[in-house]
Amino acid sequence: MKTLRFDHEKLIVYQMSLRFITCQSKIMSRIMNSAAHLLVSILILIFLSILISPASAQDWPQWGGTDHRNMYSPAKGLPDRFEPGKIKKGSETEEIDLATTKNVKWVAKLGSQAYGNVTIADGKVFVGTNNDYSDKGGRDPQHGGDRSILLCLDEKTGEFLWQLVIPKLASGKVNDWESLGLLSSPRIEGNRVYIVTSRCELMCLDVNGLADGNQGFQDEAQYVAGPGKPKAKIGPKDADIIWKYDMMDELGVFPHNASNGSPLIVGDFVYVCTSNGQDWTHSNIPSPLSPSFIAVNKNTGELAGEDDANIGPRIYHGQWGSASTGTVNGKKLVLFGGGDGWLYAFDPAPAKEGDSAFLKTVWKFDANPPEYKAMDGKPIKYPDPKGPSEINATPVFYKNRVYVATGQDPEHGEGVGHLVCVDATKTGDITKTGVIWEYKGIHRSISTVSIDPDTSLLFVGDFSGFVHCLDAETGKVYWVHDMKAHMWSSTLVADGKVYVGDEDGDFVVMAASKEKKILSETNLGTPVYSTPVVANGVIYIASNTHLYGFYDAARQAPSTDQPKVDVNLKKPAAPK
Ligand SMILES: [Ca+2]
Ligand SMILES: [Ca+2]
Repeated sequence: MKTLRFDHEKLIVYQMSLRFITCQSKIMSRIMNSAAHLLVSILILIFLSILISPASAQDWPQWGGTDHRNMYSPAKGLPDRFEPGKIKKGSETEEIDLATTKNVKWVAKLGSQAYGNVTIADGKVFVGTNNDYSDKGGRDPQHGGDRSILLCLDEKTGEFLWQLVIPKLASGKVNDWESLGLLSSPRIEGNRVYIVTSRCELMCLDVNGLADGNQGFQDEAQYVAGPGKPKAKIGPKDADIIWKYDMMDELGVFPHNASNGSPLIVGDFVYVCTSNGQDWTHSNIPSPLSPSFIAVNKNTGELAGEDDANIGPRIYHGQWGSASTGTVNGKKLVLFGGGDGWLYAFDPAPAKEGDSAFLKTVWKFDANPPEYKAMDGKPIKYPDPKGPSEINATPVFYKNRVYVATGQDPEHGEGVGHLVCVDATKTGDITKTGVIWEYKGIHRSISTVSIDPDTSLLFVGDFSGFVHCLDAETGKVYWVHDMKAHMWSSTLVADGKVYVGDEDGDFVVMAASKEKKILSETNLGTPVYSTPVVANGVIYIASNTHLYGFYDAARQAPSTDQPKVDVNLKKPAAPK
């Protein structure tokens, strides 16, 4: 049985069912009396009401929910207030007492830091964190100390299913900063999940872990222990690696402090940022010729192509972004914000040139306005607060336009930012010709925008702690709200509400309207660095220490508990 996942899938199933039912009904009507016909009609209505119910299953299988990465969900019936509850007295794993909560489905303990954004598909929840599970260390006593962790949990209960343990790089914090944990937001597709590890590897895993046997790559016992260490004992609670592509070894890239990025899948390829950046001197780029963005065959883990943009020499600091994709004039574009502050649109099909294959630049756009780069004829040096920035946020594709803001590593503090709306239909260097509107009222931001298609309102946070509401069509500003704390996370817009968290641990629900209205505010106790998402009627938000599943408890049950529809409908018999 397959869970209905996307609207278009639902539509196809709906149309198929309708055809099937219509056909069946014709045959039946010939042989059945009117009373039986009425019964059939009622059954059809019930069947269709399940299919078209707004609460039917909707997963969130990747960063941004879809390839467009718009932080929006069409989900309805979402709550506007929560009580995250209190930790049980004496609980070594900081277990939350559910009796003290309101509108909470379940809470799972993470490590002590969690920046990784949660994804959900086919009954499983994936989230990145570190190994500080309890006072005694990680979930597995074999693995003590600092590790990065990918957790796989059960969507219904939050129960722990399996984990990937990622040892720290021997080179230390210059490439793999202490305690950050796994940053990458997992991309789930079918029975595979793709991540960028803190060891700068693109990795493909089996969603079922080792519980259903070991497929693909076989030496998990060595991987989780670390190179040169005695092998670990592995079992059904461990990850099953299918393949891994080591970007430091294969491409010579140098990740600055951390590796990150949520994989994007288009066809047979998975696209990621290589995390290439500066070294500890902040003036030297050790691998200027290495690619910043690559395509890898999702089935084999082989390199399929690299960007042709030669971003390396111009990297301001580091690169940790995720890409999006959209179709313009019938042609796919892969959109990537570079460490040089430029927004790139690449052709996703790798083009062979000799022994190499390249992702060709279709257009590029300098997201730093001239006044951020020079003042009175003198260049403004990075990372001056009035100066230029890179792009860390994910470009959002919406109606042939791309929306993205500039920003910097939070370590660099606050500064000026630039939110742009760019015409994705042009080609070449579109810095002068591609701007539809721009907004300099935003500060440095690592947040991705949310656009509500019902109202065309755009919401975006910035690192200085402001949430901005603008018209996505025109760039007109409706309101700005001060969260009074740094914001790393992005907004989520769904069901007429905007959900957002901040570094103080505040979790705020606002009306997604032209007039500013705060619906509720609560505090999760530790900083919120991740973005709220919604899957199957449940809002997931990770604080540094806990993953919360919020839902409207007043509704009888969340949609995951509702009957699911078998989409493997039998084909109607050919008419005789
Ligand atoms: Ca397996
Ligand atoms: Ca394996």
